[in-house]
Amino acid sequence: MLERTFCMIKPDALARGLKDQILGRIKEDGFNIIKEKELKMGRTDAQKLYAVHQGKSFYAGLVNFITSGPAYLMALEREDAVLELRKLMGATDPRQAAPGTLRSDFKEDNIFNSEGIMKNVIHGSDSVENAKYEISIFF
Ligand code: IDP
Ligand code: MG
Repeated sequence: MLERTFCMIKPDALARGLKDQILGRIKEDGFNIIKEKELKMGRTDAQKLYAVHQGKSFYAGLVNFITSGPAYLMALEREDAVLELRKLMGATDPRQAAPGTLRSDFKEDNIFNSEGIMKNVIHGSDSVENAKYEISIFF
């Protein structure tokens, strides 16, 4: 089904100058960019985006990380967008991500930042419902 998902090129990837390469891979994979903007996220929006992780040990660090610098935010559209973006991204831990996925291909030697947060270059919604919610936060 034609579907939309929320995608974010995370601050670690923007700081490394990977935006255009990652955008190229997303477009090659058949996604259309419906909405896009670069944004240094405020803490309130970061807390909304990661509300599901509230209470976990890495929650505070995750909010610090995602607000630490500009990110590139998008609403993407294609057939089965949610699942297909998750496939293109690969596993959460870049060390477990399959070769050919973005999280594997752009993996750093040290995947953890100073607060122990996993740097994995990209975010994608994990369900159609969450995609709608996440798009509504930023667009
Ligand atoms: P996802 O990004 O693949 O959906 P989530 O479990 O939703 O993974 O976690 C959100 C983000 O939090 C991850 O992308 C990663 O940056 C970070 N993260 C997840 N689990 C851990 C952890 O165990 N330690 C440190 N950071 C983590
Ligand atoms: Mg998630």
